[in-house]
Amino acid sequence: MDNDCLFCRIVAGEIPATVVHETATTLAFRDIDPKAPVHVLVIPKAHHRDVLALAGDPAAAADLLAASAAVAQAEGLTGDGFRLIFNTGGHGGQEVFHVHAHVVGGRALGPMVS
Ligand code: IU
Repeated sequence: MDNDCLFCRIVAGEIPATVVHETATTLAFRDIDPKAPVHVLVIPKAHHRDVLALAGDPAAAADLLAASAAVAQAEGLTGDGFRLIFNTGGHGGQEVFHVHAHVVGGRALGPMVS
């Protein structure tokens, strides 16, 4: 755990979040500023800075992907579709440096890049 990391502190229960899914290695909670009717963040409980770091831990990456799929299923997104996003680094718009997948859906999302 990184005590300076917001998402590590959510995993530790020090900061509240609306948790929608949890496994031994992952946690999923609603984004505090949702961009669509469904906007859930899925994180590994272990701290990895970004998806590049996560790629060095294939088991954790697989767990995160499976959890993201489970969230999409549970949120009713698999019929109409949804978006799975890893913002990465400055140009990618990453603001929180604990890797997280955005599961976004519930409306037509339009062009991918803005
Ligand atoms: P990004 O990919 O790092 O840009 O996304 C960070 C997300 O974390 C962003 O959508 C925020 O609304 C969200 N978030 C949150 O859910 N809870 C918080 O306490 C904070 C940010 I700070």
